[in-house]
Formats: sequence, structure tokens, C-alpha cells
Amino acid sequence: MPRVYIGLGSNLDDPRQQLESALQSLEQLPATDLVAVSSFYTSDSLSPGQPRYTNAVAALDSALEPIALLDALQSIENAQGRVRKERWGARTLDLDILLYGDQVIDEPRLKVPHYHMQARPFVLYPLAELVPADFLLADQRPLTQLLADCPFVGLERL
Ligand code: PH2
Ligand code: MG
Ligand code: MG
Repeated sequence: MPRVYIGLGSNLDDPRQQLESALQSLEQLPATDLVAVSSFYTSDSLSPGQPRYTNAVAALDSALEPIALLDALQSIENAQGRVRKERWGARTLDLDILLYGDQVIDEPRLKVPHYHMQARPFVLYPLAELVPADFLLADQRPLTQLLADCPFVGLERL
């Protein structure tokens, strides 16, 4: 089963509890094992004027195909009250497929590696807790290089 990394984020309605609930739902996914969870981190929203986010990264081993997994993640988001009004709006839960095994995916609904992850410390630093030091993304970029280009600024580890 491919190792899959999921980015979790919330900035509404008790974000820490939203992430805990989402992790319980990830544990229940069919044909999927929850392997590891990073620390939780808080940081300001990239969108000015929004509440602070709590973020984490989870590692799964999943036999679900990428789009089936995406559907399952969106069901979890919806079950936790995600309302899709504007792009980058505040949200109770955001579950992003960051990496899916060694696959590079470029489909209308799904781009993997997740675009912009290289610029987001709240993705890279929790991810780094879960992978070996010499980890390469599916597009061959070394995680150490992305970390060096994305300083640990504005993150608070809980
Ligand atoms: N997600 C966004 C926009 N801004 N900021 C932080 N700190 N964490 C996020 O997960 C985040 C964000 C859209 O997905
Ligand atoms: Mg998302
Ligand atoms: Mg996101």
C-alpha cells in the first residue's frame, strides 16, 4: 500500500478538537492504516483577518486510489461542517493530500505533490517529523532543501 501524507488544518470551532475528530475518522477509513501523526502547530492564517490555524500532518498506508481517497477526505470535511463559500475561506476542517506514494498526479481535482506545499512551514515542518532525513518528494525534490528555503517562522508547536 502506498504511504500517503495528509495535511490537516482548521481555523474554526475549536481547531484542536476538529483535528482530533478528523484523525479518528482517518483511522476508520476502509483499506487504510493510520501510521503516524505529527505534533500540532498553530500559525497565523495566510489570509489576513482570519483566525489562527491549527495544522498537523498524518501518514497513512492506503489501498484507496487517489480520487477515492480524495472523495473520502471531502466526506470527512463535510461531516465536520465544512462550508465552501470562497476560496481560502475560514474552515472547520481542511484535509489535503500532500503526497501519495511516489506518484505525481496532475488532474483537475487533484495535484500531487500538493501545490504550494514548498512555501508552507505549517506543512513542511510537521511532515519532516514523519519522514527520514533524506526524504525525496515524488518529483525528486529533497525535503531538506524545501525546509532550508522555508524558515520556521510564525509556527508555534503545541
Ligand atoms: N490554509 C489555507 C490558507 N491559509 N494558513 C495556515 N496557517 N494554515 C493553513 O492550513 C492554511 C492557511 C488554505 O488551505
Ligand atoms: Mg484543501
Ligand atoms: Mg489547504
